[in-house]
Amino acid sequence: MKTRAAVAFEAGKALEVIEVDLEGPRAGEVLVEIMATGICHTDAFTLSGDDPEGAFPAILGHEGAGIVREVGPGVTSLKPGDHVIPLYTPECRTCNFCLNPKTNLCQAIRETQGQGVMPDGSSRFSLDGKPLRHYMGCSTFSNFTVLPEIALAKVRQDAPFDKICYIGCGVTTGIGAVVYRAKVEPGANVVVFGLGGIGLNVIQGARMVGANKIVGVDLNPAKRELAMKFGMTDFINPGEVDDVVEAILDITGGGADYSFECIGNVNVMRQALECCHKGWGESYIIGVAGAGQEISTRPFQLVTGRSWHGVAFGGARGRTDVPTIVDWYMDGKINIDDLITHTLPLDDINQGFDLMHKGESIRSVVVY
Ligand code: NAD
Ligand code: DAO
Ligand code: ZN
Repeated sequence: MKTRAAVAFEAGKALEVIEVDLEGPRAGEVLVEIMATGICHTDAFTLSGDDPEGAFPAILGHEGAGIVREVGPGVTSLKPGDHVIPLYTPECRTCNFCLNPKTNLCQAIRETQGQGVMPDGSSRFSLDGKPLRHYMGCSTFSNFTVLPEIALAKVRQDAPFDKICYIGCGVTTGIGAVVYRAKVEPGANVVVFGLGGIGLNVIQGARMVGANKIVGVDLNPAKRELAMKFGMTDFINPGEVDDVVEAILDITGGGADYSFECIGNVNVMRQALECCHKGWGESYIIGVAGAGQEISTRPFQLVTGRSWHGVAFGGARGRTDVPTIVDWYMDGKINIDDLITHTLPLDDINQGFDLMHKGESIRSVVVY
């Protein structure tokens, strides 16, 4: 079949919206009509050429929602008409990672997904007979796409696509880090570095579980108002204090029980560790640093009881947890609407990237 898609032909170049060829689903695969997709920093990171796994030409996009249109042989858990959210972190439920309760990093299709192909090693997308690469196993910048069955979460049918697409990455990454990975308990003091599309979701996750202090740290004072609406109790602008770590120790009465780095800055990652409470404070890295960058601290920080962790996709097991997060949205327990600042047609997708680079959007969503 033919489908319209925004194709990344080369690193550093704008996407081109064109018609491409899409082969139907093979065994274990599903054809999905994408109804809406968010534009995330990771798409921009790959498009910039800085992503070591980035390969071109490719169809980017990993934060979508849509409708199953056809299933390949052997698919049992989905049928045409089901509403789904694509999962860049799949959940096969049988690999040794899925069977270990300590991780959500299913490895069933990791290698081929990283290469931009389907699990059988081939691409379903092509242009003029030449293959185009898939991206993060999702390629939601195409109106129709093919995914493995294990990379689709089935969700309720009354949830709006243009909002729940954000659960495919940003919402789950932020809220999940609090709920599934760190398991923040009521009354804990939480510090969030970076109040963008991820950090604001960490804040609302912390509020949802009943955290005490929720301290937000951002260089941009304009982030304060929205973060307060999402549950932030205290704001620190690093440009206005002598020492960010000292300021956090003062506000929290000794340090964070949990801190989250949502920027991707290795110097801030150090602050996020060192603002943790002596004896028990836990710091979680969410931000993705540039290729080759390294973190450092004095080992005595760890000897004295602080600990350093990282988390991908909020520690969520997508097929199991994503439908629950959709319920939280539909039940009014979490706010997605105020984070979606711009809605665009596919033809204007490059404007969404511009808004992100200028810091003018939290999330732009393309509606097909
Ligand atoms: P964003 O640009 O929307 O937000 C970053 C915020 O950090 C901005 O508000 C900015 O003003 C602030 N900031 C920048 N430098 C700062 C500094 N030195 N001190 C304080 N504040 C500073 O980005 P986002 O969409 O929220 O994504 C954040 C990070 O999370 C990115 O690195 C992204 O790649 C990563 N990410 C990780 C996962 C995961 O699973 N681990 C998933 C999605 C995104
Ligand atoms: O190695 O098992 C693996 C897969 C790791 C993928 C983690 C991706 C999380 C960070 C990238 C940001 C996603 C939008
Ligand atoms: Zn698995």
